[in-house]
Amino acid sequence: MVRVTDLNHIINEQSYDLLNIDFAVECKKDLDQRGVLTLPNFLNAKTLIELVAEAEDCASQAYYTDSTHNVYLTKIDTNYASDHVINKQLVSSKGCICTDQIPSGSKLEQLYSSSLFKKFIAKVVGEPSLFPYEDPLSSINVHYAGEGQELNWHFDNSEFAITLLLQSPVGGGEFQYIKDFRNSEENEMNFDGVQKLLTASVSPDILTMEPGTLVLFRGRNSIHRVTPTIGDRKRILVVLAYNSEPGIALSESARKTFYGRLC
Ligand SMILES: O=C(O)CCC(=O)C(=O)O
Ligand SMILES: [Fe+2]
Repeated sequence: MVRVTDLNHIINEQSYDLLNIDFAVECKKDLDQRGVLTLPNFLNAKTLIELVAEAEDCASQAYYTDSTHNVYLTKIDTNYASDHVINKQLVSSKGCICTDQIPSGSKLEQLYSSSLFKKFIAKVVGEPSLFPYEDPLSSINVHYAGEGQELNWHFDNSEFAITLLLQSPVGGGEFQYIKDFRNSEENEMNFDGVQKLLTASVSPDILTMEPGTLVLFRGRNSIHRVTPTIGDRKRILVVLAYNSEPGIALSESARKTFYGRLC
C-alpha cells in the first residue's frame, strides 16, 4: 500500500516508506554500525531531473572558494613543528549556493521542511527533533565541483551530514573514507595514521553513490574526502543541515569562509 504523504511527489515511495518504523530502525542500525547509510534512488526520476536542471540554472550564482585547511579543520598549532601533520595544509575548492538562493517552492525546500522527512532523519540519527539553521544561508547548500576541484581530507565538526548527490562527474568525484580514524571525544588525533594516509600508505574505503542517492554520514571521527572532478560535467551535491536545538546560526567566521557573506 502506498500511503499519501507530503513527500510522495518527491521521493521514490515504492522503495521508501518513511512512516514505517521498522525501516527507520533498520536504517539507524546500519548508520550506527557502518558510520554511513546510503539510500539509492531516494529521489524519484522526475525530481532528480528537475533538481539537476534547477541546480544548473543556479550554478552561475555560486560562490567559489579555494581554501587551505588541515584534516582537523583547526588553526595552525604553534605547539607543533610546521611540518607536523597537524599543521599540514591541504587545498579544497568548490562552489556553493545557499538556502536563500534556492528557488522558492523548490522540491529541495519542500523535502528539507517536510515534517515526515525531519522525523525520519531524527529517528535515524537518534535525536528527539531537528531544527533549521537560524541564519538564512546554512540549512540547504548546493555544492558544485568543476574540473579539478576537490574536497580534501578532513574530519567534520558536525555530528552527522545529510547529502543528496544530484550529478556525478565523468570521472573522479569519488567519496573516500576511513571509519573511526580518530577519537575526538578522547582527544585521540591519530597523527601517525593521518600521516600515513596523506603519504598514500593507507588505502581508504570508497563509498559509491549514484545521482538520487541520500547519504547520511557520521564524519566527526571518520576521515573523508572527495577526489578531484575529471571532465567538464560538474559534480553537484546538496547538503541538508539541521540542528538538534532551535535558534542556532552557523558561526560568522564559517559563513564568511564558505559563503563569502553573513546574510
Ligand atoms: O561532497 C560530499 O559528498 C561530502 C561533503 C563533505 O564531506 C562536507 O561537506 O563536509
Ligand atoms: Fe565532510
